[in-house]
Amino acid sequence: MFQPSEPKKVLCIHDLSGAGRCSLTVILPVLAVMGAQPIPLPTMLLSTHTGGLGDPARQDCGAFGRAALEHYRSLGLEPDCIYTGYLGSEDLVCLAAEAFRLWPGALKIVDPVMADGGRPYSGFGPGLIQAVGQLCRSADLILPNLTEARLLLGQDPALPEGSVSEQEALDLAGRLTGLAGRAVVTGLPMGKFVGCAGAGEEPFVVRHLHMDRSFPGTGDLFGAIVTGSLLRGNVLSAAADAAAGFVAQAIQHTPRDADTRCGVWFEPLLPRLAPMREM
Ligand code: PXL
Repeated sequence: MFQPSEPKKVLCIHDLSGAGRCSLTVILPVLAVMGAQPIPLPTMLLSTHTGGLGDPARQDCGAFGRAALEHYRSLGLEPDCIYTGYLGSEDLVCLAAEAFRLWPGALKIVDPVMADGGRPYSGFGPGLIQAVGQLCRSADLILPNLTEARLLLGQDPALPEGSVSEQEALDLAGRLTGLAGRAVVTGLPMGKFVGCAGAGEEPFVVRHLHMDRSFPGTGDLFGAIVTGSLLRGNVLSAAADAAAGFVAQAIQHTPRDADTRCGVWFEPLLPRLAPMREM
């Protein structure tokens, strides 16, 4: 008889933005359909993301987060993985570091959400950027985009995003493993393609046709699929390939006239991420 194994528990330390399809609203359904059990720890409640939908209503959840960590510790809950994303203050970076300290055996994945398109997100000054960099040093895997990778390596994030060769992509990912064990850099412009490069085990580059539209939340979609795929036992290159492929499909399935600020229409495609197995 097929004996189901207990779904892997993923403590997801990200913001909860109501509208706009990013962070937990993307991550929770993706991890669940991939067969993991997401345990959301919202760092902040926002009415929308901060990427062009006006001035969102927000509520910091730092105090809640500390109480929740203490509760989970007292219950003896053991996450298999801790996956962090948008941490909008130094205090929230400390919250994520505290979770790493409480569960040293968990797979620690940090998406250093802080910048894109050559510029830091609103509210991300030098102190917070440095704190996120410190958190990356205690991660097993980091998932920066090109702008974040440059910030982490102390480079000017506003350098032109000219086309990156395969060797440059691999070098960039390789340099990031000076910070964390493994790294995947996303959103690399590679001629007609957009690529991601990984290092820390077998180095790899994954390429997909460049889409001429960009959306908020695609980094979260990518990170959640990489996390779900690794927890299913895949190697990092396969996880990144699956994630990049799904993001490309989600962009293709989003109508041309859709408001890009509202993210990609990934929901109808979720069944494609489900494991192929009889229940
Ligand atoms: O997807 C990245 C992200 C996550 N959370 C918030 C954001 C953004 C990007 O703009 O604003 C609140």
